[in-house]
Amino acid sequence: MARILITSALPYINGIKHLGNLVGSMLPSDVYARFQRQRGAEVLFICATDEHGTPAELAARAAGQNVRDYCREQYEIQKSAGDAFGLSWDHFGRSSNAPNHRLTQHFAHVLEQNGLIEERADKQVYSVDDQRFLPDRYVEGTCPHCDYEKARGDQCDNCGRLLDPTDLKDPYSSISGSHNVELRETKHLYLLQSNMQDRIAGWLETKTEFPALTVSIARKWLKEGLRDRAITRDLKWGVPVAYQGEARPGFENKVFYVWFDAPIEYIGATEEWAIANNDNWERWWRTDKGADDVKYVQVMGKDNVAFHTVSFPATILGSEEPWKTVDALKSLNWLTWYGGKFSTSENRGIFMDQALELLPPDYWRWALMANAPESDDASFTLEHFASVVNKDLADVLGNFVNRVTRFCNARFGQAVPDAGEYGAAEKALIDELDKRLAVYANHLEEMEYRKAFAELRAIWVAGNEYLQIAAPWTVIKENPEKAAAAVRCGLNLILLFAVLSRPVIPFTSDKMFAVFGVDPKWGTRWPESAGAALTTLKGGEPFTLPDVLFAKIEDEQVEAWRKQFGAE
Ligand code: B3M
Ligand code: ZN
Repeated sequence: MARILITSALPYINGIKHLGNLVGSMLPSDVYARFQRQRGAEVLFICATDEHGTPAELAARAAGQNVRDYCREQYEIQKSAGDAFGLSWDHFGRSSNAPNHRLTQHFAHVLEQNGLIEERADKQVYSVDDQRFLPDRYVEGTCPHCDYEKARGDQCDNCGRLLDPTDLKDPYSSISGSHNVELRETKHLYLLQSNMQDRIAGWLETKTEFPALTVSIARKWLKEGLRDRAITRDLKWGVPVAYQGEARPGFENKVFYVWFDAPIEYIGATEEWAIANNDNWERWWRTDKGADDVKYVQVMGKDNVAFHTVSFPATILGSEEPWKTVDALKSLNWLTWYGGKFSTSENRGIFMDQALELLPPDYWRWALMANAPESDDASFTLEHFASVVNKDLADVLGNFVNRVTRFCNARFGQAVPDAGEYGAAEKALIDELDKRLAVYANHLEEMEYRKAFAELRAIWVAGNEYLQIAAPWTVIKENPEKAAAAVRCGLNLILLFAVLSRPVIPFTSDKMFAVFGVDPKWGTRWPESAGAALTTLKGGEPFTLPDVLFAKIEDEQVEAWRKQFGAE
């Protein structure tokens, strides 16, 4: 049995995530996890909140809460939103939990023992008025590359470049707004990535399953030459710089940098899972403890790729311990809100909790995944969303289920008709479906979601077309047996669609299964062949009439939402 470890990029703790974050990592990793479970693999799907660093501290400050309470509350909010969206994590952990602390300190310790960490004094931005250093997002200013005036110390949101706080022109404190800042000397630990250039380049060569977007980002970084990287910060909230319970001298008031500890939480969260389930985490992560046959898949937005193809591998490889490294890395582009940015503060865009107040999760799951930002950034608009829901879900899938069940009920009653054999039309359908099934599964395996769901839509359409050709409502007059066979085929198609659609629209899949009884004895296992799938339901099997699966979204509704969510 295949064993597959899947990690989704860890959402920052600083508030509920928007639809772009959802489709950028959490949803595509969920679809893949669900697909692989249905294929019979042993799957471990891990996610967690990323709770350290300046994003957490600043958000807590803005909420007027201490950071520990803030994180505890936000963790619960993000976890329930994820659960409500059907994100089927085996464990949703917290990077502030004990396993991550222990592991982060462990990695730093062995890296230091291996000569890959060096203590260096250098100059950092210090706020005289706030009486503190201003790491990362605590400092804002003008981007040296594009002149954007609200660039943050770690990154410019306008041009996307990663920055160092000292790069900013006209820096000021994001706490007090004070421009009274200066450079002061402070000590930090540096990970000597420059010594690891060849090792990481060599490692990357072995990663033949990485897609083009991932490889090009990683190569760009290697080409520029790896720079040594500060892995500590002058902050209070985070993993203390201590080895085996002892603070590292001179580092009593410092913590590890959030991007050092966050990827380690993939392992930490697995340990949390193991503790909660009385299982063993090492069989997923240590190649000397059985993890050598694990396939490890990571899913993330494109701005996270460098951290996963260079920085995290530097931590892992530098340890010289037998850790499992990533095999397949799926990266996504941005989803934009009408071509611009989602923004909480400016009330632009829809956030996970709001989305579910408007419509059930599957509407979003389908529209987002079928139009995932894969080859390029993609723009989310309510108009497009409504048209995708109306066409694909209501007209194609929902209508099919409705037509077949209602026609059967009217002419044969609420049981699968027994009479008649499959003929030429059914054979042609089975041939077509067998081809499409292979293509669909292959795209899912490759995590090519747009292609996969175009194929799934084509499978639903093939069902509708078959029904047009078989036309049981006409045929029934001269040949009731033939009509009965067509209806039986149609009902079997509902069951097949329930199985195939399950990775992306699990709640609707449940409803489709429920048509034939709540606890379907045929299970949700991926079908071997269309022919076998379409003879699952035999004559006499009872069913119940489902409610309409998807309601159409009207133009007036779109108009109202446009106003509510700042569309333009
Ligand atoms: N917390 C998420 C982000 O950049 C960042 C990912 C961490 S993955 C280890 O949106
Ligand atoms: Zn910029």
